[in-house]
Amino acid sequence: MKLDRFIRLSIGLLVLLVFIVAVAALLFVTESALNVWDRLLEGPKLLLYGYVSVLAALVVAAAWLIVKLVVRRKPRPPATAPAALTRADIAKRLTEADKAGVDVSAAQAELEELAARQQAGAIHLCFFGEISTGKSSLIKALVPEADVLVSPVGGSTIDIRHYRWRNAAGTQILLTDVPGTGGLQDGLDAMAREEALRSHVVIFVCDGDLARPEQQAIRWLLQLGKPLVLVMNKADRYNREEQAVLMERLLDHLGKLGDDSARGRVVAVSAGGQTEVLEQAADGSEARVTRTRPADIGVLVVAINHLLEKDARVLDARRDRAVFRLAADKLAEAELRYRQQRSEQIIRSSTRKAVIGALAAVSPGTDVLIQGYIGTRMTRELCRLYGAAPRDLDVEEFLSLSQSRAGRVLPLSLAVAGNALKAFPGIGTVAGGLVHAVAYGLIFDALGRSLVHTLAKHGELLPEEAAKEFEEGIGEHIEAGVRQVARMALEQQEEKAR
Ligand SMILES: Nc1nc2c(ncn2[C@@H]2O[C@H](COP(=O)(O)OP(=O)(O)OP(=O)(O)O)[C@@H](O)[C@H]2O)c(=O)[nH]1
Ligand SMILES: [Mg+2]
Repeated sequence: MKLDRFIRLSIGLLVLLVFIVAVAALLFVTESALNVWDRLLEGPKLLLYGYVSVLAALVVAAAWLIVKLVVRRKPRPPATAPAALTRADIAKRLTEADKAGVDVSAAQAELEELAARQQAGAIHLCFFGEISTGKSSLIKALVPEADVLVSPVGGSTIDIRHYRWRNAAGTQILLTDVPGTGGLQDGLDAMAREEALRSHVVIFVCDGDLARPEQQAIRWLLQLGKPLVLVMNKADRYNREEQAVLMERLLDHLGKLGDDSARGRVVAVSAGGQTEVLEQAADGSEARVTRTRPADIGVLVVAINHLLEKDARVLDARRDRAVFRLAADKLAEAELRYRQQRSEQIIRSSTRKAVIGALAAVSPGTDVLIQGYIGTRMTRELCRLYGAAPRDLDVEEFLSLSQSRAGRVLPLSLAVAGNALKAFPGIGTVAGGLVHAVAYGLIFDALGRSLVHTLAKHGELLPEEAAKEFEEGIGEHIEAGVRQVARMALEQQEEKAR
């Protein structure tokens, strides 16, 4: 009880003391401020204004520093929405990426191809669809003198070909034959999709009701603002009623997929072409004969002409936008590849430095320090690579959060390192210093890999998230990197011995 009273009394005295000091300080500050103010008023005006400006500048600087240090920046808004992408946007991104060392050739080639097409001025119609729906046959029906490969075996068209066609209005048109989608050969789907983006109009060819991949492809094209005609080929295989039902279904699909003015742009045709049949002669013998199926593509020509009546500038602008999107996607792929390669290099070089440092240590330390120079540098370099500009505080917070986790995982890392080193021939008894160096390197390697993972996901350094990722993935990363790091350490040791 006595003790309680004593504590209360002490607290009371302390409060009194603080109060006296605060009042004294306030009086002192007020007095000196008023003093200074009076002297400033008496002195020349220039001094007064100068003094006030310096004071204001100091206040602004202090506020800026506080905001920079304490306030967490909001995540950046997502990259430019597809529709807003312009020539200037993509050109700017290309120049920046090129300067950073990214291979921009594929994206650049798209822009050059676009420029060449703009110069030539023809309208491009791309015949697109699943394999064996009759795309090549339709082109052959429109341009009978063209040398188009048609085959009953799906996947016959394996490259992109353009065929010149002039409609009744005299418009210069290029019909593009592309590989069918859904075939077995790798890369052909992408080739067809890219060419569809480069065209003004897509002639989407099917030969019955739309399967799910066809619906997805149509939705994708419509979302990109691509004008399209949906052609149901091989209409000769259906009777009138069946055809009517199928056409209604196709119209229904288009409506659901986002095209509400589809009527007139869904047509049923027969490309015709040739077919082999077995024919029985009067004497009973059988022979294979080639029959020509009659072509019936008038409605397709009408639909195409109807679409081309639109202002050519609108078609051009839509095509250009789709190509900018394509170029942007190719650039994004190149950036991704570049970042993957570069981050590997950064992590490897930091890990090597960590290993060298550990090997050079007089006696192997018992603690792994990742907050030092190498850790900070690796974190900063990886952040820069992913376009993140973290504050010093964030880098420190990430490294210190990871530090405690690294300490916890050290025994595991040492065990893995020791085991791995035993597997290398000619090592004999594994020295403690070497094991420690490998364990140290492994932790750096894991730190870098998990950081890359979070940077790729969030586009910025979120210290807690990144440290959590490090903790969760560390076991896996240590196992994955052990051979490489062990080899690295051995090379370093050999070099040291030489
Ligand atoms: N019954 C019928 N068969 C057709 C018609 N049009 C094309 N075919 C046949 O369909 C098969 C495929 O024709 P292609 O023109 O090679 O088809 P494609 O879409 O270019 O095929 P890929 O290039 O492999 O994707 C051939 O056997 C054609 O004879 C048609 O109107 N009616
Ligand atoms: Mg073909």
